[in-house]
Amino acid sequence: MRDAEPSPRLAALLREREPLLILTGAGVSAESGLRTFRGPDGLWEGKDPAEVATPEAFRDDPVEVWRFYAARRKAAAAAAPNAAHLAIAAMESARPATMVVTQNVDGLHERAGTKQLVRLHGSLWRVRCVVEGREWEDHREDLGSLPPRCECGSLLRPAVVWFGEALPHEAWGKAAAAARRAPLVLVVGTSSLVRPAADLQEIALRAGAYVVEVNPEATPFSGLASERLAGRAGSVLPRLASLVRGRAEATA
Ligand code: BJW
Repeated sequence: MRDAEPSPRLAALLREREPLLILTGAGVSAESGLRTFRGPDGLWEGKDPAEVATPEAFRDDPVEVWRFYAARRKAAAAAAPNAAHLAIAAMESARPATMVVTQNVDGLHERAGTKQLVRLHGSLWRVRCVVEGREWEDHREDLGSLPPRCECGSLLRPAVVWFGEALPHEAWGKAAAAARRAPLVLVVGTSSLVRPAADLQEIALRAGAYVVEVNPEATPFSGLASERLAGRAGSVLPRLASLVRGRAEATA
């Protein structure tokens, strides 16, 4: 597939307008070898997401749910940030007011060097005690016998957001505020099916932003986007970063 070229209007906005807001989903990590959620090759392989990513599934079979997350941790640990993650970090370096809001839990934006990161759906690398509610970082490669337990004896769960659960309050507040004020928003590698994350691009549009979708496939948001770049994040984002850097170099 030949990736779409950014329009002259987008090139000008990338040079001139800030803060830039970048919303990312699983597609941004696809070129790192991590499977996206939906579709024939997706992580859920045609299964009802409610069988995997819900508090009810965890209550009914914590071992099975932990097997799924242990495999995801292993895959994410073995993966490296790709050209899209690196381009996003480069845009932030060139324009420090940039904010990245991700639905991903894999840690690849952090490893690429992104600093202003809001995680809407938690992290694979954090666990929470289901009784005490305490949450902490846990990067163990081997979780021991599943399910892992807190020192208080209760079950630990992955600190991610499952269907029917509220998003972290502070993360949502920051993301929604950024969507209301950013003049330019890039929506990269998300099917735009999951709410409230998918509401952010619509909040931005209503506030007058120019909202660009980067995705090889059409989504329910495609018809609303101000511009659509039909291509893979790993080739489109470096091109956009070079336009941002062009401006940073010109003003240095
Ligand atoms: C590429 C590419 C390449 C491939 N380059 N692109 C309104 C209407 C209807 C329903 C709801 C509603 N509001 C809320 C709901 C319910 C529900 C929901 O949205 N359901 C819909 C599915 C119908 N939402 C919730 O339940 C949310 N909570 C909530 O609303 O709480 C309310 C509440 C308030 C107060 C108190 C209590 C409750 C929570 C949603 C949590 C989602 N969690 C998951 C799992 C996280 C943990 C984990 O990772 O396991 O988040 S589900 C899963 O989907 C994961 C993802 O972050 C999320 C989004 O997926 P994403 O990133 O878009 O991936 P894909 O696979 O769908 O798409 C990949 C895209 O990449 C594709 O388009 C490809 O084409 C593209 N691509 N290669 C660029 N190289």
